[in-house]
Amino acid sequence: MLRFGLALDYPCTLGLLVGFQFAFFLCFSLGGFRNLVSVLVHSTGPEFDYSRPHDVYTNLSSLLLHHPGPIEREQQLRDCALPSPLLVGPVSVHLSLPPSLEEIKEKNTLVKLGGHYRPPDCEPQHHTAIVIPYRNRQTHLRALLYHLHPFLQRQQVHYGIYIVHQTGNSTFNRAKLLNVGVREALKEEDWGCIFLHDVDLLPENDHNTYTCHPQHPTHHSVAMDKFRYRLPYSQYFGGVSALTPEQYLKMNGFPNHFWGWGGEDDDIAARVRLSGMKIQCPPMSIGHYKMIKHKEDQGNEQNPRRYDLLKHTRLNWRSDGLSSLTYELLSKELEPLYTNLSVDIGDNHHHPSVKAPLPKSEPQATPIN
Ligand code: UD2
Ligand code: MN
Repeated sequence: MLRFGLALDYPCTLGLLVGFQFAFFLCFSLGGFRNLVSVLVHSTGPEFDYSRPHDVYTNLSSLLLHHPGPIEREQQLRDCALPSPLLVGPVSVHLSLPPSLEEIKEKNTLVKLGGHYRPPDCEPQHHTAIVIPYRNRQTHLRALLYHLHPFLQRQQVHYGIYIVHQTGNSTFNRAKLLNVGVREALKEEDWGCIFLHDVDLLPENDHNTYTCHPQHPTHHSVAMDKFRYRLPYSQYFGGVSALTPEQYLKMNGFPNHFWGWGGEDDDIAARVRLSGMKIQCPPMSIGHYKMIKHKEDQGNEQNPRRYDLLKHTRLNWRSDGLSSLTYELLSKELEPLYTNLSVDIGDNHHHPSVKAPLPKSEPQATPIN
């Protein structure tokens, strides 16, 4: 029965195949091979001319002229337009010899104490905290502040910049510092979006908006000069990423036990998946970043246990993270361009026993099944 059927079907199948092939070639020769490529590979997004970048302070002087009086402040401002009409696309990045903090302050007169900003002439639709893990990178910090303040102001978001400074000489722990930063930032304001930002990464295109996806965490630094503007591997989550407080709670924050360089970003990416979310990305043509070149820092040597630790994320993510975070906040300073949080996060063997109380607005992390 089967053989008979096959014999009968054969000319028919052949005809179909030839017909399909003909239609395929007709379609793609008319539409060009660009169509075919866009079907097969991930869309790279709109094209930008990175050879002619704008100055990062472009379009901001008009804001300075706008001084809302008390009556205007009382009245409801119109909503800020989305996307912001101030955007310019590629912006130039200055990596060496950044200006002094005083000079940066003079260029950013609308930034309030603690590094907070609100658009003066419209009601912002996004409220974003930038959390930066930090120790001993003064020059990088100045380069980032010089660049990021005007970059974010053009996007018309309400934002605040938090530096989480690991005090002492214990081994650096990026992910734990990020946990501290998220918790402290949420104590201060009801941020709708939190950016986890390396101090040495400068965004090159202001269409890369510092806002969150409503359901899923976003990885923003998808195209860095250090990786020749390609993603080093899929599921990569290092550099600059963003999530809402709800997404952060759902994955029980970040691991606290990755001391030294490496692995913590992969653990965070695994938590995203394990808690039922997916990493989102801006188009490759938009998520451009330059990284300031640097050597390995003292106290942040490669963590030889990182591969071993990563094997246990599946088991550990519910118990280690926001729910088990302990640290001691030593001081909080409202600097003109940022909020400085100096923290003792302990070291590989000793963990501060002070368990910081949760802010009122922050619910306890609930395990996700
Ligand atoms: C990669 C990732 C980074 C992180 C790291 C592994 C990129 C662009 N970034 O960065 O997100 O996953 O690998 O841990 O691929 N820091 C200090 N002082 C120190 C040490 C680190 O401030 O002494 C901070 C600083 O914000 C820095 C970040 O930690 O940008 C990451 O450390 P890195 O820049 O040394 O590591 P890198 O460039 O390999
Ligand atoms: Mn770096």
